[in-house]
Amino acid sequence: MFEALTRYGVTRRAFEQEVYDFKAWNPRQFAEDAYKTIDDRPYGGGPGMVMMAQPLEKAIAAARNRQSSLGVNDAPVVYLTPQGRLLKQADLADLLKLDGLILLCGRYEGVDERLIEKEVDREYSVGDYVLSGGELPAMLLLDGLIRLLPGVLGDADSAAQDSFADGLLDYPHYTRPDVYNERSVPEVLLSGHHDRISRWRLKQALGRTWLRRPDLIAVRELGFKEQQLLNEFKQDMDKKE
Ligand code: 9D3
Repeated sequence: MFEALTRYGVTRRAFEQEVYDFKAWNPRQFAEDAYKTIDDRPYGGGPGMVMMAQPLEKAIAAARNRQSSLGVNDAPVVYLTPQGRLLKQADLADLLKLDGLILLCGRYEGVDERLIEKEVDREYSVGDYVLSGGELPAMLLLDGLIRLLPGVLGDADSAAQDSFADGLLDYPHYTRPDVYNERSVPEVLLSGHHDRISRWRLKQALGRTWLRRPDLIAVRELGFKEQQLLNEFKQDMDKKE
C-alpha cells in the first residue's frame, strides 16, 4: 500500500532524493507460531478480532533498531486509530521537528491495549468516518509531512502559501480559455491590477470559508479589513439572489 507514497508524485521524488527514508514492516513476519498468527479473539467476547501485542512489539523493536543504525533515536510511536485526536496541520508542523517516527497501523477491531500502554506515545484519527485500517491514515499523515520537508516543494507552491496555513480555504482558480461553456473568467483576474486581484482572492477565500467551514471562521479572529471584505462578499451574494 505504501508504494503509493514511494512510487508516485512529489513523495516519490523526495524518497528517491533521500529527503526522507521509509520502511514498512509486516507484523506477520514477527509472529511466533507456524501459522503466523497476529490476531486473536477478544477477551470478554464480541465480534471481530484483536491484534496481538507480541508481533507488534517485535515489529516496533525492528523499526527502532533500523532507525538507530541510521542515527535516529527516541522516535515516538504514533498509533493511527479512530480513538485518537483529530490530525491537524498544526500536528504535522509539530511532527516535522522530529528526526523520526514509528507509525503503528491497526487492522481488525484494534490492538491489544497493553501494547498501546507500553509502546504508544501519541494517537491520531484522520476524521469521523470508518475505514478498514490505519494504513491509509498513516499515508495521509506521511504525505502531509513529506511535502513540508525542506526542498520537497518548489518555491511556487511552497507549503508557506497553503491556505490552511492561514486558516482559510483557498480562493477559486481559473486557467485558459477565458470563456468556457459560455462562462467567463472573473474580469478582475484579467485586469492586471495585482492589488485588486489579491483583494478579490482574499474576499473569495473569506466568503467560501464562511459558507463552507464556519467552524474555521469561528476560531480565526478576523482583522478589520478581513471583516470588511467578508461583509462585501455577503452583500455581493444578496445582489445575486
Ligand atoms: C466497525 C469497527 N468499529 C467497531 C465499532 C471500530 C473500528 C475499528 C477499526 C473502526 C475502524 C477501524 C479501522 N480504522 C482505523 O484503523 C483508523 C481510522 C478510521 O477508521 N477513521 C479515521 N481515522 C482512522 S486512523 C485509524
